[in-house]
Amino acid sequence: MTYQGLIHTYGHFLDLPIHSRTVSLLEGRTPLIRADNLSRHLGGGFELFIKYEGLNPTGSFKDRGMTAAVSEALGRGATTVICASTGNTAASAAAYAARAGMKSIVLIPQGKVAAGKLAGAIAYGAQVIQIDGSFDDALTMVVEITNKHPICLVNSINPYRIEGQKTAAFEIVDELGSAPDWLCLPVGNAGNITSYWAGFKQYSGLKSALLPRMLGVQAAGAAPLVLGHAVENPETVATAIRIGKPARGEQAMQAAEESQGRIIAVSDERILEMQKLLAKLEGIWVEPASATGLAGLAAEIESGKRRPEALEGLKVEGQKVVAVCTGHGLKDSEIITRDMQKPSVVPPRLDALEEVILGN
Ligand code: AN7
Repeated sequence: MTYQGLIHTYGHFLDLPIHSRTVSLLEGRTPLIRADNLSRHLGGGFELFIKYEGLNPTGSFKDRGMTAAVSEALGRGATTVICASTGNTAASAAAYAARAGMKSIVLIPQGKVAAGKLAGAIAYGAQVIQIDGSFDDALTMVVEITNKHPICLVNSINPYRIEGQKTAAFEIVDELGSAPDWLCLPVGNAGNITSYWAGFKQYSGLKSALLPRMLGVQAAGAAPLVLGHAVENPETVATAIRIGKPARGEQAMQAAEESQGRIIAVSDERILEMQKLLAKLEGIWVEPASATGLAGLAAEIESGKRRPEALEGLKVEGQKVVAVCTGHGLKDSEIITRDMQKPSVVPPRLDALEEVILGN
């Protein structure tokens, strides 16, 4: 049978009101790719899989939650959706609203959204408003305006976003036949880690043997959950997770604690290094934020080797690890092109080409 999207596939596991009217772009069913080259590079001895969420219709995992949130909004007669966004939520909200025949308004932090995301939001017809402030300021504003006006909030504060995003956990369990030992993923506003944990718990029927340990990873310059307090001026090259006051921070901490996992931070340098490594070793190009989970995994494995006697660090030998890569590299191509060497220019002659390739 042809694939009909997440609500069709997993709707019976999702707590969506009966008034919902499905709006789908056939999101989900993203590949779980074995990454043996990268696993070997990290020391080997464990199975590593990439859940490649950048292959969703608008290029990020946000489409999973958005199909649910917009379906609910449409079904109850809402005509306008709004969100604050570091970019991916904006593009996703705009696309699903377009498909539903609704208006979308997106608030983004000025100058801090990757070009591919902004272009998406505009292409899908959103009203794009830049805020002279941070994502956190924008989120406060959309909460305020939706309390006052009949506009539907589609940030992950909206419970249907979480319902939809649980499906990623279902897909992983369906494909592996069980949960992995570890799930590592980036953490920004903390909706995704909340969703995965809820999804794994629900799907495993609360059998602890089937639950993964969660490794949530923040960027060091935007790591409120590691520091234990809000960050007023978050800064990171991974603009998607440039968030100082995560809306679902408490739930993220709870997911880490309940799963006997942890939330850690990694430097921008490590994030960019992992982004390149993943592309070069596996042919998987993700945006910087999406390499953050893997960068955290690498850092933990290293520290486990450095101090094997200590409890810190991660011992992955013989284990199954899934890394969630949340968004596509094409969203933020500037990160790569800004400091690349320009490709060499050659006259249209065979001898010139030979000289460049063979060096003679
Ligand atoms: C690629 O689009 O917050 O911890 O406004 O785009 O669930 O917030 C994006 C977040 C990870 C973090 N990876 O997920 C937004 C936004 C990518 C992202 C995250 C985001 P959450």
